[in-house]
Amino acid sequence: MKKRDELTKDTPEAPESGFSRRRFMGAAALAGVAGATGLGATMMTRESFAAAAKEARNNAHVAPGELDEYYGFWSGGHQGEVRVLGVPSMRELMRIPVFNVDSATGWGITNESKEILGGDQQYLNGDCHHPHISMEDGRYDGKYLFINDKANTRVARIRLDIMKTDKVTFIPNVQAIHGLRLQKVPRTNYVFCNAEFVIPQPNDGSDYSLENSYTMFTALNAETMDVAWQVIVDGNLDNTDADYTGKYVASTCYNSEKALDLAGTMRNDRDWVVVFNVERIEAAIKAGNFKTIGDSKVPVVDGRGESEVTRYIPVPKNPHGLNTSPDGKYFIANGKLSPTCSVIEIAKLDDLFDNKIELRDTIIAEPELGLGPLHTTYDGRGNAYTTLFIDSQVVKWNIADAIKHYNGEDVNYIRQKLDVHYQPGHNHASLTESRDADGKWLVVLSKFSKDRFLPVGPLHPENDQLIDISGEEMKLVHDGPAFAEPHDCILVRRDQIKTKKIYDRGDAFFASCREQAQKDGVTLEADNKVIRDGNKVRVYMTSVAPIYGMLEFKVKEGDEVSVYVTNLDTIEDVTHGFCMVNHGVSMEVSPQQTASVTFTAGKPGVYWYYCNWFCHALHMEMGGRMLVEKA
Ligand code: RUQ
Ligand code: CUA
Ligand code: CA
Repeated sequence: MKKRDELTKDTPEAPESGFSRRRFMGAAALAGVAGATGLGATMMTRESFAAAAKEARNNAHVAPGELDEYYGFWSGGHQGEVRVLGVPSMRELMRIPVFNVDSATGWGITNESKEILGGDQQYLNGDCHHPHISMEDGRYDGKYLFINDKANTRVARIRLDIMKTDKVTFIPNVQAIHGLRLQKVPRTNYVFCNAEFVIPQPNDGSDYSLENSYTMFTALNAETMDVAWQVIVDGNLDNTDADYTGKYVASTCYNSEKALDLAGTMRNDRDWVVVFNVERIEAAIKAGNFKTIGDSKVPVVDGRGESEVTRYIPVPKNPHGLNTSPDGKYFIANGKLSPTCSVIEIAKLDDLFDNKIELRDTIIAEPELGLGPLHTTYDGRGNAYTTLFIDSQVVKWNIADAIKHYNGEDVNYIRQKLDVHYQPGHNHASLTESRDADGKWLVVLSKFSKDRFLPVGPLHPENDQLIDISGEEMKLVHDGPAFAEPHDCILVRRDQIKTKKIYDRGDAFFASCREQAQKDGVTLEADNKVIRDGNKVRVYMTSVAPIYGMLEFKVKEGDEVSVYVTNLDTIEDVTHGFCMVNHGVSMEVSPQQTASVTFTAGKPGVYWYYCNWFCHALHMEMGGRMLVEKA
């Protein structure tokens, strides 16, 4: 078996891929990115384009009062949140704060949110890229959505029944979680997380050398959100996806060179896709073949070099996206600096791990698609749709034909190239990450909007475009400006998610409020009481539109004041708020929810509190006073 290193080194030609070096993208071509425009789009006459666009628009139109067919969950990038859109209308329905602080709901301000954010609440920012929904046998189960925080090495989970973040885990031993995907089969037991940057191990200032620097692949237990295990890898880790057997996960690596500079990361003709064998990793841990690092208890398996738990399949240089086809047959790695995608046949991986075939034998096609392939998505009818960042296009291509072409048959695998506006990163077809891929809609997340919208100063919105892919031809139907930065999104059929209209009084989201109330002998649903406990004061009050159960309470300057508000309204949509003037305190209290917030009472005097969520004709009148006395 040929060693991986022989296959990635700076060879004059990469014979098995059929591409010579000069066909790979160099730095010079990348420098021209901003000015690049699409060339190869399908030619249509003005009339036929107008007719096609009209028909597509009709399909996308969701009239007032009608409901969308899909939920779309959009990553909010370095804005740190998740956004919920209806598709095909592309109307924003909700924002779910995750790693950010949210003034309206009090995320990052309330005790409940601080508890979930844990010790990591020292960070007020996050950088979300990849939202993914939990699965049962390769189909969305509608329970959870998971998302990474590249900025502060965290992963969060959102409960989809209430659309609130309910767990945040800080990942030890690594830096910058980027690629994130879920185990699809038999169900989402693991959340797989790629840490992008290599760091010294241990990273305690005792050593800054590259020799002792590496990164790791992390698996979280999806239910507990504890770290289950980590695997040390060669190179770095970019994007990832899992298969439909539950056994394999694959990740792209663009920095096999472990370089610290741009030119260095492009030195090798090939980097690789590293494939993880989940069964073997679990067996290694069972057999005690692991170590721990520093004070972390996480079992760490060494997956470097000729390890039994990994295989490094060479692919053209600096690959980016990694996407499993919904028929479960292929991992497709997107070339980025190479105009190609590499199609890995998953059925060959057993033989690869048993050393019966060579690394490159798993590649069964490497179609040339255009400049800057970043991500690929699928319609469930055998076609793939790949974003071409530099060409500003989406290319539709047929996987079976690409395989035939790789085997020497004279077939054209390109079906269509469509201009998008501009420089697309991710794209996502409806239900594409599941067995139910239905090939109706394609969302393309364009990084640049340039001239598509009214100018708003030097900082531009991005442009999320909706494309109808239900027919033979892709048709662009909608431009949607979006604030920083929807890296990725996921579409789910609306019947696949069941949301609550009002909270259950027993909901775990505010279990800690109930625990404290029990200790204080307070019944949240009935009592309006002030409990003093040294310089700690707990104020329990109810709310029913449009009044709080307590119009006044007294505390002393410097007291640590906790206010617990229980919304007794049972009517859908009657959310109250609690805002304490001049104390930086604001929160949402939805029907049947209890929410709490803790603050330090300011200088002696009167401070009004008021309801800041419009709840009633007399909403303005819903308020009360905190009287602060001299300490
Ligand atoms: S990555 S634009 Cu952060 Cu998903 Cu590819
Ligand atoms: Cu209660 Cu506004
Ligand atoms: Ca590289």
